[in-house]
Amino acid sequence: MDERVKVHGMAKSPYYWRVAWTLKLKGVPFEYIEEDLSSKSQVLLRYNPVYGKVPVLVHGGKPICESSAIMEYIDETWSDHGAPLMPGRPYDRAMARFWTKFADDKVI
Ligand SMILES: N[C@@H](CCC(=O)N[C@@H](CS)C(=O)NCC(=O)O)C(=O)O
Repeated sequence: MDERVKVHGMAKSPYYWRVAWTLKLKGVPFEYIEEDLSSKSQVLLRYNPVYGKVPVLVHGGKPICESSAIMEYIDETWSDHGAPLMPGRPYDRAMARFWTKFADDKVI
């Protein structure tokens, strides 16, 4: 399996930075691919055919979309890289997801 991590993003996207900061926090090296959202690449549309949005993280050749899902994937995949991002208890994880969605809907 190709273990390299690639992120399709856009420098001004707060959703991209969410993912980039998570990878940096975990010490996971990645290749950054800047997307021109006014002329989306075929690769981006293939990786995210539902929304055609960034960020998309590619790991082992498989794409993952949606910044909050990507953050949880990173947290679980590199669980031995420092402190976990998500809390251990189900109730606390539910609360973390609630506030993440609040930030998506109301803040960003
Ligand atoms: N809910 C998505 C939002 C991603 C998003 O809105 N990305 C914007 C850039 S900030 C985008 O790709 N826009 C292109 C489009 O709407 O066609 C996430 O959390 O990843």
